[in-house]
Order: sequence, then C-alpha cells, then structure tokens
Amino acid sequence: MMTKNPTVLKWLSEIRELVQPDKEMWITGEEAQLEELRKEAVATGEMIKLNEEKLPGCYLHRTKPNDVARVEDRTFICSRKKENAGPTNNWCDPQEMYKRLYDIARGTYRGRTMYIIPFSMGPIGSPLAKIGIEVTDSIYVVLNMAIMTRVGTKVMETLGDSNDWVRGFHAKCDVDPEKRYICQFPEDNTIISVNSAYGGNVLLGKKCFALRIASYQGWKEGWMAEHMLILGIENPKGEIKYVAAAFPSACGKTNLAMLIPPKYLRDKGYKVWTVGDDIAWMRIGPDGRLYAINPENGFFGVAPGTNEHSNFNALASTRKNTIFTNVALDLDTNTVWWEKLNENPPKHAIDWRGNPWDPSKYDKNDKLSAAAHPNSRFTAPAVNCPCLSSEFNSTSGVPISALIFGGRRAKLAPLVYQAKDWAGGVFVGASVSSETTAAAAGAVGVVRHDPMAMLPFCGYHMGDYFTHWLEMGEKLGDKAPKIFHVNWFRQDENGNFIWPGFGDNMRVLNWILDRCEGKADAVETAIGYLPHPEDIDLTDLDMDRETLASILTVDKDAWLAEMDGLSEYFDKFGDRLPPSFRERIASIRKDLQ
Ligand code: SAT
Ligand code: MN
Repeated sequence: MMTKNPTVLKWLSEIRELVQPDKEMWITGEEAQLEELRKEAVATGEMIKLNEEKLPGCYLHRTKPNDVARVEDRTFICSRKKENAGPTNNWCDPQEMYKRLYDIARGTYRGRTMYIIPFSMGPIGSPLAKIGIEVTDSIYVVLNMAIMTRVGTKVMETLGDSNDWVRGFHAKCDVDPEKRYICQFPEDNTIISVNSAYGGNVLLGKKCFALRIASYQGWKEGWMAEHMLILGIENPKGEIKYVAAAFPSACGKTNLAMLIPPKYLRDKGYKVWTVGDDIAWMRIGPDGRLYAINPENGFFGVAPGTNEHSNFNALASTRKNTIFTNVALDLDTNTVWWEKLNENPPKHAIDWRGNPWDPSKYDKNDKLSAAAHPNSRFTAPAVNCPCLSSEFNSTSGVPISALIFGGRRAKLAPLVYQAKDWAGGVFVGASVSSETTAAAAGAVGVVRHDPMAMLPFCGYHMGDYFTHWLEMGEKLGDKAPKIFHVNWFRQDENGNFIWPGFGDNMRVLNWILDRCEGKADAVETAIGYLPHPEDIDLTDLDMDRETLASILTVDKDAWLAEMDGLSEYFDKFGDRLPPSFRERIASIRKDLQ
C-alpha cells in the first residue's frame, strides 16, 4: 500500500470489489519493477523484445485489428445534464453509464493483476500539474504510462490526503468493439475505459484526462487545456520565444514541434526547442502573460512517414527505450519498419496484423497492403529527444508569444494569416476545418469542422468553451499572445503539395514571430493580416514568388461559401454561441464583397 489517502483507498476498494483481481501491484516508478513487467510481457507474447544493439530497451506490441485508433462514436461525456456535454459530444446519463460500464467490467480482472498507476500530468509538484491514478489490467498500459507520464511513489507523496486527483479505470475485458466505451465524467473527475487496448483509448492521462477532463477543469478554474504542441525558437542573439500550435490528430504536430530549421537559418544560429508535441496546459502567470507546460513526459507519435528527413529528432527519440505499436517487424534484424521509414522495405517481415508481409505485393495506393498500420505509433521518452527544451521540466512553464491554429486543407486557407485581435483569433480557432486522418476510426480525407482541433477532446459544451477562450483574452488584455492560422497542406491541380512543409515551416514561424514583435508588415484582408509574398524568406528554396503568392490570397467566392458553411455549423451551438461570432461572420462577408 502506497497511501493512506482516504479518497484513494475508498475508490480502490470499490474498483477491487468490482473487478475481482487475483493480484494487485502499485507502480512505484522504479526501474527494477518496470523491467520485471517487461519480462513478463515478453514471456506472454504481449510484447516482442527488439534488437538490443540496434534498438536498446525497445519493444513491439500489436493491438487487435479491430482496436487501432480512437473511437469517437463510442466516446462519451457523462455530465449530469445533457446540455452541458453540448452538441459535439456523445452524452449519457452518468448513473446509467456507470451501471452499464460496471456491468461490463464486473469480474473481468479474475486471473489478472490490478495495476495501480499514480501519475502526474506535468512536472511533479508544479502548480500547473495535476495528479491521476489509473487502474488497469494491462502491462502494455503500465509501460506506456511510465513513458508518457511521471509515475510512482513521489506522485502519491505529493498528493498526500488531497481529493484533487482524477480517477482513471481501464479494463481491457475481451477487447470487444461492440462493448467498447471511453467515458469521461467531468463532474466526478472520473474516466472509465473498457474493451480497448489502443493508446488514445487507454493511456488515460492523455486525451481522456489531459484534454477532456482538464478542459472542463480549466473552464471551472480559469486556465486552458489545449490540443497544442509547444516549441521554443531561439534566434541568433540567443533569445527564445515560445509558440503553441493546435492541429487535428496526425496533421504534423510532432513534426512541427521538432523541426530542424533550413540550413541558411541554422548557419545564422537559429534553433528550435521542443517543449511538447500534443498537449498544452496554460495559465496566466504572475506577470500577466500566458504560460504553458506540456503535461506529458513522452511522445505518442505516428510512425509512418517519420524518417531522417521528415523528422530527424522524432526518429532519434525512438532509438531506445521505446514501445512501438502496430508497426512491422523486420525478421532479419529484429528491428521495426514502417512506410516511408526508408526506401528499403524488409525482405522478411511480419506486418502489423502479425502476418508474413510480402514487399513485392506492397502497393502505395492500397493502405491495406501496408506493413505498418497508418495509425501505428511510437511511445518514446521525451528525454530521448535531441532538441528537448531545457525548460521541459520547468514548474512555471514557458511564456507564449503566439498561438497558431491549423488544419489540413487542400484548398482555401492561405499558408498563413494573423487574426486581427484575440477575439478574432478565437473565431479563427473556432472555424478550423480539416481533412480527417487515420488517427480516428472512420473515413479518411473528409473535411470536417474541428474547432481549435478540440472536437473529439472538449469535455463540455463547445459554446461555453468558446466563451471561456474569449474571457481568457479579456483577462490577458494587451499581454495576450497573438493568434495565427496556418495551412501547410495546399495542393495544386495534380494533388501535389505546394508548400514544402517540414523544416521549411520555420520560414513561416519567423514571419509569425516578427509580427509579434512588430517587425513585419502585412496586408489587411477580410479574414486577417497576410504576409506580403516578399516577407516570407525563400532563400535556398526551389519556389518562385508567384507560387508563394498563389497560397497567400483570399479567394472571395470560396471564402463567402466558407462563411455560409460556418454560419450553418455554428447553428449547432444555439444560444451558447458567443454572439460576437455572428457579428464577425457578417463583417467578414461585408469586407469580402
Ligand atoms: O490516439 S491518440 O489520441 O493517443 C493520438 C491522437 O489521436 O492525437
Ligand atoms: Mn493529438
């Protein structure tokens, strides 16, 4: 027993009685204990130990083919009142859902061990951090949580007798998709996840706590939990400015967070430092500015497409002490492979389903023939990252100069534009749309509205969430970060990306920072401030000004149509939509005419 905290003991005894475990184990965070668990997982086949020389401390795990992504249609916000979950969330009455979930989970730990994982989201003891306890019957979950969060005895010591902690209960049951539920009970600080063993559904510190529960807590307590990466940009004078950026899942947040500047900028002395790649918790600091921490301690990144060129730092982060999920196993070397890791697919490999994979049958256009699942992942410790910020463990967080929203849009949205003010930026965030990706079950490539990239992650009524954003801006006043929108994904008529992306996105970040410091000019348009094409540095880039100019325009008719779609979308939020949004649509329409 690791605690005398009465609220913890009471909850644990309730769960214990329900699931009937054979054994019980508190996760202390000690390496020896984790190593025992790795050995056990290898012995049972739950994990495969990889080549100790090439990939020291690394393991491969395969989930069931029916359990490879988040399941948004089975994710619920169980607030007491339906209207508080809002129109973008599935809702169920909490008492009814508790009963349903308890019935599903009853007795399912028989013959299994109940692992109790105390974890801290954020540096232990930071005023911006929060504590949770996850109970699970999966060693895979324990080992992933031990990478993604700070776990162990120190967390319980820090919690003491407090009741300010999040209850996370996971039971893999039979991994039955028909009985799979991912449920958040925001008013009870509780998460219950059953019948899944895939990352986003079961690493309860991540989307379930750090976004769905925390967004609700932030609303009640006056702070913000956002689906944002955090990065620091160091200029040649050694000054570091931080930005946070929101993109839907699998739109390149990890790539942007770890980007390597183009050579001409590196030569001048520019550097990028990673604070976080997925989630930001932000509070107003003592000086009135907005400060951010990354509540996580590792990266749960998409593997396919990650390579030395696209994301050197992410790949480097995965070369030791990493758990790979649903990638391919190269039998000749006992290492891992995924699409676009390199040009040499393994000759003898096992695909993500566990079947022999024939590279000669691999067809780029047929996702099902891929060796690695399109949403296959690496779970890598943040300390592995060569460009990890020295502020990563800072308890006070980093001051944010700019907030950036982005989506994956083949057409319409320009490469970059700046909102006219905070309220305009909130409107820009609320109007984010993006093509869907493999990170969630369902069709890929369909444009859907995804306000602030939080559509699957907001734990309360999204209209109230917009209002909370507006109120944060009022509190921040002239210390508020500037807000921008970017789109790296514009395509030409042949479906080729126009902007090179990756490290070259630094050119856009530099314009953004120059704007924050009043150093760059801009063109005022109906939707916001756009750069003059000559204000984006194209040094060493194989791109002409006209091509750049073509993605720095505001197409009047397309934007009028966008406003129509947005206006209709906003109807959803009824009388909880901030009235200023309607006024803004009207004024943008007028300015476009
Ligand atoms: O699947 S996760 O939610 O863990 C990752 C993501 O979708 O961003
Ligand atoms: Mn994410």
